[in-house]
Amino acid sequence: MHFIAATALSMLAMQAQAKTVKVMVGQGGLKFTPDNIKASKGDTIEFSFYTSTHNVIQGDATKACNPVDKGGFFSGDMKVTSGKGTKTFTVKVDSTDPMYIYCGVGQHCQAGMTAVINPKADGDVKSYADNAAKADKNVTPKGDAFGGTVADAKLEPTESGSMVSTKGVSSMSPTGGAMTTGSMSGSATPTNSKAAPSSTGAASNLEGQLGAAVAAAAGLAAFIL
Ligand SMILES: [Cu+2]
Repeated sequence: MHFIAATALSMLAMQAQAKTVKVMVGQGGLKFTPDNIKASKGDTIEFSFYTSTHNVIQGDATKACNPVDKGGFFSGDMKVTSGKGTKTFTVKVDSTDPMYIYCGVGQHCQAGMTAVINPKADGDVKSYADNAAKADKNVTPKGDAFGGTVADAKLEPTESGSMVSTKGVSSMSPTGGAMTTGSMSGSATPTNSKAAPSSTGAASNLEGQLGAAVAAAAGLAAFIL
């Protein structure tokens, strides 16, 4: 029992801090906004796409506009005819090592569509862009998206749920829609903060919140085990 409780608590501690970092791709020009992206281990980076066709590719640190040799991620091409696209691409951050990203469409990489996640120094963002400007090729992986999740932007739970509610409970799962609601349904946790504002939002009693959170975490643990 103690082991399960401790596991649930440590999972809770990890999840409670996780956040969604939003990055705009191609909003107002050939660029990522921001291009110096700070994310912690466990965070999710959510890319939104704007007019034109763009993609996001994890690039080789020393070969700008070329994908990493192994692993990495690729959003696939996102064609948007007007404004903000209806699809997002999300990537889970499981390390704080720098990740170099670019858009592989046309000459977008050379033109400034580069960014760095967790650069060792802020100057690395510009260095990578400078190298990209000189790259002789812009290389896009073949095939479909990999290394992340393409989703309908309107179904993102972060839009209506976890951003608004209490940190302890709702932010437990910034990304995983179906699994989250399933595993947490036994507790008093609201799946929609607007529909049930009182159960967590109004609770000023810390023990009550913690209890609910632990129950939710235990449910999650049970679900996984
Ligand atoms: Cu692009």
